[in-house]
Amino acid sequence: MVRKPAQPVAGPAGLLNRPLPEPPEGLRKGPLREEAWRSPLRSERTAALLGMWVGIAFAVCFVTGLTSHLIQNPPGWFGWPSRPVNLYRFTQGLHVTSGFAAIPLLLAKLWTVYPKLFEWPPARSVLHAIGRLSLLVLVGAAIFQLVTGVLNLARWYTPMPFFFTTTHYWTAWIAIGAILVHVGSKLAIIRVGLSGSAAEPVTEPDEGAGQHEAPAADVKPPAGVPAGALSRRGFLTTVAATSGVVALTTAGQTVPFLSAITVFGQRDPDLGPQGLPVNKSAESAGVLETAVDPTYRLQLFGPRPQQLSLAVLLSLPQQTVTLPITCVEGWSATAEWSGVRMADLLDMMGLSEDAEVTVESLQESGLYRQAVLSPPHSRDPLTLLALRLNGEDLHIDHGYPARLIAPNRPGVLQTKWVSAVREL
Ligand SMILES: Nc1nc2c(c(=O)[nH]1)N[C@H]1C(S)=C(S)[C@@H](COP(=O)(O)O)O[C@H]1N2
Ligand SMILES: [Mo]
Repeated sequence: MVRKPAQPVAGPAGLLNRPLPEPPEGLRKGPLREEAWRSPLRSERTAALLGMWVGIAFAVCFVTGLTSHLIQNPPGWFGWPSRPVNLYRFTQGLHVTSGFAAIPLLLAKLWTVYPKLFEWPPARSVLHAIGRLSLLVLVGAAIFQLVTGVLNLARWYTPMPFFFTTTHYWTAWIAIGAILVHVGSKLAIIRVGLSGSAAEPVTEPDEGAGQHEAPAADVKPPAGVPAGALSRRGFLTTVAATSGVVALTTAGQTVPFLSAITVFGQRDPDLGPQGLPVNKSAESAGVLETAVDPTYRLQLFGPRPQQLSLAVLLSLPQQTVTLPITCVEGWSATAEWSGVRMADLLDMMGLSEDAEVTVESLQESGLYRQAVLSPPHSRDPLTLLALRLNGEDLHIDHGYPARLIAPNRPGVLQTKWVSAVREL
């Protein structure tokens, strides 16, 4: 093994770089043995390629997740358009699909590099030890993001004794930061690994023994590797194909022509009352009685406050629009909605074009019982207070007597069982 000669450097950097004493050779047993890890699949090139794929999947996941976060918590500088109507469907579908596709990629990448856990000596210098510990953050945050994302899609919150949304958001920053640091610190190895010229063994002093690039192993396995063993190309193809299949069978929850092969998507977009999935039922929202109460009135709070019965709402000019419901969980389904244009209601309330309102629900508690509605969505002619869905009165689970439906907007902001619209 090639070892960097200890460079006498002055100052704190020199201290951090100073070689630590060698641990006793007698400890070098089991997985710590020099010859313990021999698979030629664990090459720098495999690690670099898989790393690049995982990196791309995580980058897509990060950007689309950040987009979704900004739409739901918009800072002053951020604006989200109301068109194209399917844009959020695309970005959020991509978020969940790239996250699922990253799972086999990350597993393969971890399999390729985990012998480094048994690197010898465990720490050559303080700096080396810090570098190794930082990988814990990287691997921990990456696994955490994928696991919590899957749990959220499965709506299984028992293993998550924290608020998923906030934790998933902040861990995303940790993960993406750790990825950038990792790529930065490994740039030289990555470059060699990706350059194809890596058929020559890459003897990088940072790497432990036994994980060097195998000779171009695709045709002739090196000594000690059984004939017929998986080649590097075979391994990478298998991983890529697995990831592709996972992506396709996840995307089916939002891409109509793939819906027949939905496996990992959390909702079949065609299943549910009136042909549309339901996340929060009327029962779980506690509105089974209030939603069908004949004394229901929509309350409008603004310069010209008023109360409208369902009969009055139905007597106002009705519009019909075709729009998707797009859950943050990645499923999405298009439906035909009819009802009163939100812009008409805001006009009736005497509100200006740039006014913001909250849309409130009969549901008494819960995070999504109300949502802010601002331009351009509030004034988009496609934004309705919907009363009917696919030609019928709204099913109670879809928000009877009235629900918000707006173009290019996350499902969590499409308030059901609307009781009031209030000037902000
Ligand atoms: N009042 C209320 N409205 C709500 C919710 C809720 O929990 N409470 N959930 C939202 C979520 S997360 C989604 S995805 C959509 C789903 O609408 P659907 O059940 O009609 O498909 O409703 C939204 N509207
Ligand atoms: Mo949702």
